[in-house]
Amino acid sequence: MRKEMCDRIAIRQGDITRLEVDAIVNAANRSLLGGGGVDGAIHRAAGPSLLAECRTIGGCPTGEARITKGYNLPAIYVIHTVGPVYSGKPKDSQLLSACYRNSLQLAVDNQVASIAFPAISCGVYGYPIKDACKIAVDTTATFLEKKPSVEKVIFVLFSDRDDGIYKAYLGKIC
Ligand code: AR6
Repeated sequence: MRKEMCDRIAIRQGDITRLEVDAIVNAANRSLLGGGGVDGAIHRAAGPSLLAECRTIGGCPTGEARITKGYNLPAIYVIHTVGPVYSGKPKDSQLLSACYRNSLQLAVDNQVASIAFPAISCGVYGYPIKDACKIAVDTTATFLEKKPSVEKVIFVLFSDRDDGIYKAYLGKIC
């Protein structure tokens, strides 16, 4: 991968709700009405106004994305995307890639220069982290090549193990 692209991608271990970026991405479900995992953490940190705005959206199909304000979060926006429930079929990777692409496109449309992603689908939805990491990083790098307005993409991993997997993959391609 080109050095300029590598410099625009960062990997961090931690809690995505604490990040001071223009937008954080939520691994939501199709209702957009909250849940467990990172979705629950984002709603708790943003406060009830986030759920109120989500109610006006009317859900989101798998692979697509929707944007709301960040309310009490340090982030200005939350981009909600719905990852696939892992089934082992080729459609999984297409849908997961679409989550990253559609979230990044919403970032471009809303002048978001810095955006943080969790490991979409890698919790309750059961996507194997190594496969998901490759899709996340490759899809993002391809997108960034074409769109200079997104200056920084941060992948935020909750566990040390997942953080190590992402860092090893980025180290291999950069
Ligand atoms: N910051 C960063 N990453 C986190 C955080 C956090 N605060 N909390 C959890 N993770 P999951 P999914 C990681 O299950 O698999 C919800 O109920 C976690 O370790 O949150 O896409 C929704 O409503 C894992 O690696 O999302 C849906 O129903 C990653 O975030 C369903 O879960 C994603 O795990 C979506 O499942």
